[in-house]
Amino acid sequence: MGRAIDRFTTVAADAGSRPVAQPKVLIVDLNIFASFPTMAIGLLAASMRNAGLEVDVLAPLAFDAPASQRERQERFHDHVMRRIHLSDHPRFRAFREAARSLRREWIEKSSGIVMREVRRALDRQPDVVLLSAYLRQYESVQEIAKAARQRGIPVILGGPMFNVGRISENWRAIEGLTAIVGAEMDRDIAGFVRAAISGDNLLAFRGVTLPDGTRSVPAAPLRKLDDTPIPDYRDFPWDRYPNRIVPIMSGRGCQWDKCRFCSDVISVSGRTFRTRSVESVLLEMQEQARRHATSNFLFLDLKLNSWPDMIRGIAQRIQRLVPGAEWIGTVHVDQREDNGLSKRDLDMAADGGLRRVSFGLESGSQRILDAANKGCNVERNSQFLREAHDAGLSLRCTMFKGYPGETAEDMEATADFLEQHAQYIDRIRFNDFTLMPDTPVWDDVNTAGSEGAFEIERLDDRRGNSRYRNRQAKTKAYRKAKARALRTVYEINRQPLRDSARQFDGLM
Ligand code: B12
Ligand code: SF4
Repeated sequence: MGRAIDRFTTVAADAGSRPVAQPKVLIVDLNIFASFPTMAIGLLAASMRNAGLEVDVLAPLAFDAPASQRERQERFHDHVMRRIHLSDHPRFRAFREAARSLRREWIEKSSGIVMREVRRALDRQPDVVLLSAYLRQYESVQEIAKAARQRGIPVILGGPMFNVGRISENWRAIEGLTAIVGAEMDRDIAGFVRAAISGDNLLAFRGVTLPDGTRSVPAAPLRKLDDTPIPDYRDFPWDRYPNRIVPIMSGRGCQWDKCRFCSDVISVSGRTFRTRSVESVLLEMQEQARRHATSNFLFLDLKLNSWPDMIRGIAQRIQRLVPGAEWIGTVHVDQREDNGLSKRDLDMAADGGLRRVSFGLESGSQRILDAANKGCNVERNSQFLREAHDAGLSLRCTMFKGYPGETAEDMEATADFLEQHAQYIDRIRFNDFTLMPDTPVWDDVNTAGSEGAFEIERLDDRRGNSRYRNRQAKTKAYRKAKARALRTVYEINRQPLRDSARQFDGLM
C-alpha cells in the first residue's frame, strides 16, 4: 500500500486558492441488474466529490455488458424451470442440485467485458479502487483485485453483508485487497480513502477487516440520515435504461425487525430502524427529478410503512413538487392498528402516485407465519390484497416454501390462499427458503440438531448461505399441494402487469 502523494491529480480547489493535491478514485459497479443506478455507488460518489476527490465510476452497462433481467411476464418454460428448481422429489434431488450449481456458476462468472474495461481504467492509474459487492461477486472481486495488485493500486471492498464476521473472515484471503469494510460509509468515505492511499492505520475506522485478520470494532448503524448526501447518479448510463427510474430510500432498517428468517435486518444498512424526515425525502425526489428529467421513483426501503407518516407524507405532497410523480416500494402488512396501509391510506397513496407495491406474503398458513414471527395474519393479508387492488395498485409478493416445520397442510393452505387471491396479484416470486447464518431461525435449527426434520448439510461462508435437507418436504401430499400452488403462481405470472405499473416491471 502506501502510495506516494505525488501521484495525486492536482486540481484548483476554487479561483484564487492554491492548487491542492486530490486523489483519483475508481469505483466499479458490479451490479448487473442494471435497469436503474446503484444507490451505494451514487452515495459514495457524492460523498467523495463533496469532499473534493476526483471520482470515476465504471458502470458495466455503459460498455454493453449483458444485463440480467429479474422478472418478466412468464412463459411455460419459466414454469417448468421453477418446478425443477423447487423440486423435492428424492429421485430428482441430484439432478436439481447439479442444475442449481451450474446456474450459480453462470451467475457468478465474472464478465469479460467488465474485466476488459476495468483493466483499461486501471491503466489510467487511479490512486485507489473501490468495489461494492454482493456475495455472489467473489470471482469478479478476485479478478479485479489481482489486476489492481499487478499495478500497485490499493483495493477497498465494501457491501451489504461485510459486517458479518464469518463472511469478511472468508473474503479477506482474496489477494490484492487492502481492506474490507462493513459499515455505512456515507459520511466517512473520503477520509477513509485518503487514509488508505497514505497508508495510515485503517483500523482507526469502525467495521474494517484487514487481510491479516485484524479488525476494528463493529460500526454502529448510521444516525441522522438527513445528513447523508443526495446520491450522485450522473455516471450511470441513463440512455440504456428502458425507463428512467431513480432509486431512493426514506429510511434504513425495519421497525418490526423480528422475522426469524430475515437477513436484511442483520445487514450493514438494515440494522435498526432509522428514518429520514419527510421533508428531506421530498426534496431529494424533487432534485433527482430535475437532474435526470424523470418523475419515476423506486423506494428501496426494506419497509416503506415502518413509519406510516412517511408514506402518507409522500402521497400528500409529492405531486406539487414533482408533477406526475409515480413511485413504487415494499411494505409489510403488519398488525399495528395504524400500519399506514388502511383502505384510506391506500387510496390516498394511489392518488399521490403510488403504482406498485411488493410485500412478503411468505405463506398462506398462519402456523408458518407465526413460526417465522412474521407479525402478519392471513386475514389481514387477504384484506390488504383486495383493498390495494381496488385502489388500483399493482401487487407483487414474495413467498417461500420449505420453512423449518412446514408440512403438507401448510402447503395446502398456501395453495388455497393463492387460488382465492389470484385475481388481485400481478406477480409472485416463489423461492426455496434460504437459511442464512446468523439469523434467529439458523439458531433454532442448530438447537434442534438431529432431533429436527431440518438438517444443515453445508455452510457456505463465502456466499453467506447454507445447503440443507428438509425431510418434511418429502411427502407425496406436500409435493402435490406444492404443485397446485406453483400452477397458480404461473397463472398469475403469465399475465401482463397492470397498465399503470408497466414501466416498473421487473425492478423489484
Ligand atoms: C434494493 C436491493 C436490491 C435491488 C437493487 C440492487 C442494487 N444493487 O442496486 C434489486 C431488487 C435489484 C436487488 C437484487 C438482488 N439482491 Co438485493 N437488496 C436490496 C436491498 C433491499 C437494499 C440495497 C441498498 O441499496 N441499500 C442501501 C445502501 C445505502 O446500503 P449498502 O448497499 O449496504 O451500502 C452502504 C454500505 O454497505 C457501504 N458500502 C457499500 N459498498 C461499499 C463499498 C466500499 C468500498 C465501501 C468502503 C463501503 C461500501 O456504504 C454504503 C452507504 O452506506 C438490500 C437489503 C439490505 N439490507 O441491504 C438487498 C440485498 C443487498 N440483496 C440481496 C440479494 C441476495 C439480492 C439478489 C441476489 C436477490 C436475487 N436472488 O435475485 C439480487 C442480486 C442483485 C445483484 N446485483 O447481483 C442481499 C445481499 C446478500 C449478499 N449475499 O450479498 C441483501 C442484503 C438482502 C438480503 N438480506 O438477502 N436487490
Ligand atoms: S418485515 Fe421484512 S424487513 Fe422487517 S424483519 Fe420481517 S422480513 Fe425483515
